[in-house]
Amino acid sequence: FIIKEASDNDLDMESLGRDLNENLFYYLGKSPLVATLQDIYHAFALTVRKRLLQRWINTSMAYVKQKVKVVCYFSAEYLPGPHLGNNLLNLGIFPTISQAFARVGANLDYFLDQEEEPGLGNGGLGRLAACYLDSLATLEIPAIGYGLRYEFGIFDQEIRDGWQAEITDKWLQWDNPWEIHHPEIAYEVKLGGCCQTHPDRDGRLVVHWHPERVVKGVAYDTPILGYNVNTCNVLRLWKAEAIESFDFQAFNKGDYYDAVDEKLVSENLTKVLYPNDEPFEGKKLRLEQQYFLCSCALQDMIRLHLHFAPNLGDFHESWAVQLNDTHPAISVVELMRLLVDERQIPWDQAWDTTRKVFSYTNHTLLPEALEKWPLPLFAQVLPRHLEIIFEINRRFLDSVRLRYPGDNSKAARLSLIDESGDRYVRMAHLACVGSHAINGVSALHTELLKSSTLQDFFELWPEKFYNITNGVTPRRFLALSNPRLTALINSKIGSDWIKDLYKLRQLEEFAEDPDFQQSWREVKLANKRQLANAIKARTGISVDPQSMFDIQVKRLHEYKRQHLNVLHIITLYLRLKKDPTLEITPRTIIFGGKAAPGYFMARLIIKLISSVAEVVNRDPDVNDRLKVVFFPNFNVKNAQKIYPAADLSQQISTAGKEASGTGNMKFALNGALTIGTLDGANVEIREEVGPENFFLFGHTVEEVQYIKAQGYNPYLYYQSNEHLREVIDLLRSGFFAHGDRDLFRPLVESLLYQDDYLLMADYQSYIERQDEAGMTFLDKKRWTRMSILNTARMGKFSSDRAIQEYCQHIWQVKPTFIELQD
Ligand code: 26M
Repeated sequence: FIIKEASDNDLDMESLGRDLNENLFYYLGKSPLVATLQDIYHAFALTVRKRLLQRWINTSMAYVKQKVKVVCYFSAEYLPGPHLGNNLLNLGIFPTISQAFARVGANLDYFLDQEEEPGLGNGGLGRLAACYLDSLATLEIPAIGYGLRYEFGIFDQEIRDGWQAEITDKWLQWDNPWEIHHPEIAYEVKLGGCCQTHPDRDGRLVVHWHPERVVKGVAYDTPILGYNVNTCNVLRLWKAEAIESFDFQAFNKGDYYDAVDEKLVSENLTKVLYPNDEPFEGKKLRLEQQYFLCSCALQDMIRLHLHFAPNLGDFHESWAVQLNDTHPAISVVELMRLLVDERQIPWDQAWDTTRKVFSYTNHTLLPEALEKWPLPLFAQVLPRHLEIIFEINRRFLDSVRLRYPGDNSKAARLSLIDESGDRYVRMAHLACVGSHAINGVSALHTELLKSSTLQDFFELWPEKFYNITNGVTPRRFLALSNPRLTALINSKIGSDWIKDLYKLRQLEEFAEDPDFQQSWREVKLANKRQLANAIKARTGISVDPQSMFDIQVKRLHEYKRQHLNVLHIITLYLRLKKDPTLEITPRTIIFGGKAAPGYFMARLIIKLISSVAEVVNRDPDVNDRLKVVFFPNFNVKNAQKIYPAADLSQQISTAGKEASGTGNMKFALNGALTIGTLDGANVEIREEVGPENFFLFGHTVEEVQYIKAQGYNPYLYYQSNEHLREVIDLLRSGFFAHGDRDLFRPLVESLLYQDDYLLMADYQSYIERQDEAGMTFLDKKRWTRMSILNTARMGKFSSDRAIQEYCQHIWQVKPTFIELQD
């Protein structure tokens, strides 16, 4: 039979137009006369998907023929953002399509806007996974992203009376044109029950796991095309379904309702994404989700492997698995089980393979965020895996005792089981022991991992530790989201930077060029106008595009200190109240971000922002020189409107708490200046752009440690700093709460008497640097120069650089060129 392959002319306007009409007619059953925006979006998406599928078939056939090593990214979360625009960009047809729409009087943006994004993640970690898939394809690296197809992704956020309300994310309700359902690619996953050991025919002991239930994982594939290449990889997401036999069993007993019930219980597994990131919460269903992902993915890899190889002896030469945090760490044990129990491979050989296959990325230092499962819960869900963990641990601790004779506390600290009180399985320890490489996500984070969180492992295996500073894709976060800046940059240095971000350095020579500066400012202003319109439409608030857009968008967390930003707003407000004629730099302070539904303080901070906004925005004394906006429902789609419009990027976490941050990179790439602490990747951003182009404030990690060791007393800062005292007193008085002194009491008390995140200690230096940023903004030439230099020096923060480092140091994989065949 004949496979229809991709060819150069599948991107003609003629062929695209023909397919679009056909899809509208034959897939959606609509004539162009009655088609809605949604219909046309859908027909167009199918048209584009066809081009991707052709490239993907070419790609997968080349991988098979050349027996390449494949990277498997294991992640419980992905935040890819809308696909259509990105695929048009990567196919190289965005401009022609946009013009074609314009010629018939239509605006492509309206159609792109129809797409509902897959919100299959919480924040940074899920978005990083998506950036890495983009870079893997662009760098022509054979790769599969494995994840979960949650029916309901991260909730949509609405703000009601200043509070966050959560709305179910029904992203699949209008059908998803980007995925291919593969009912034939399905695996059974066992859960619960008990294990029995008995001898086989040759007298060898074999373990039999009698599960309490079995669910089926079905594959849904989304093609991931690289930029300007023919490589098309895949994101394979698993959906849980009931296995057929359950239907039959119940049906035979005539128990129809039980059969349906069984179906519902099974499908529950991938029903919803847990919307909390940190701290860790040990929910049974979450553990089942994690295991389900790992088991499906590993069974899939083994099936693919045995399709082309006689046995699993060289498995590690064909596959590299990256664990995106510990969420998929149970796969270390699952691979051991599949090799030892199901394929009778000797333990030592299986263990050798396992360690060569896996590597582990840590994304957090917060001790309360580290995953640890209570032993009884673990035993209930994964009885066989617990036995295997005990055996891994027994062997591991034997080697530890040989290395550190007599040091029992060392062994207790390294153990996979926390036995200091109630017993827990420590997933980070499992990931370290089961991997050949462990990496942090910024230079500072990696150093802190080595000296604190994973110190004992670093002493044991220093050679396993790497730093790979995060990166972001310049395709989505500049070329796609900021077309004006892209056009301006291209007019000076061409477009090679899209694939080699270090090329942006060529912009340095125009940093002081008055015409270029003028154009640079015009681009920013146009982007700010666009955001101002969106703000007006979504919140009703009018903001002045000439004012400084000072933005903090990220998940709400006390360590990220959105409330420190609020203390600054109240400081400015008090200054204006005292002297309404005061000359200040007009500012629009914009917030965005979701709070975990059960995180009381984070929700209260949203209410605080809204309440301060309400007072400030309508106070005639302020006279529009200060505006505060909470932009609802921060997600990838909204992010693409927000980063290009920023003047100032707020990256103000307590030093030592933010592993890397990636929003910091997206802002700077779009020419925003940063006000930030020496935390996460801020440190490296400042190094790259130059300290003179970065507004630094706050205590360092060492100072934070020292202050805490001395017995930190936040109240002393309240007593000794008059301005801070006025801010706190105003907040306490109920001024922002219609006189209610109780509403923000938990926040105020936490600041005065607890202040784990040192807001009080960092307040003064934050205010001083904000003042400096405000003054600098008035010097248009200086600010523009700094802005250009920020963009020009962001080369390091491309996810392409990060992926190249993973390829070279951790995965040992090389590109595979994919030809386009006629
Ligand atoms: C865990 C258990 C149960 C339910 C949810 C979770 C969970 C989900 C997401 C825990 C953590 C999650 O994400 C953490 C995260 O996003 N970390 C961020 O990772 C980024 C990419 O490396 C870094 O840039 C950020 O600094 C880091 O906070």
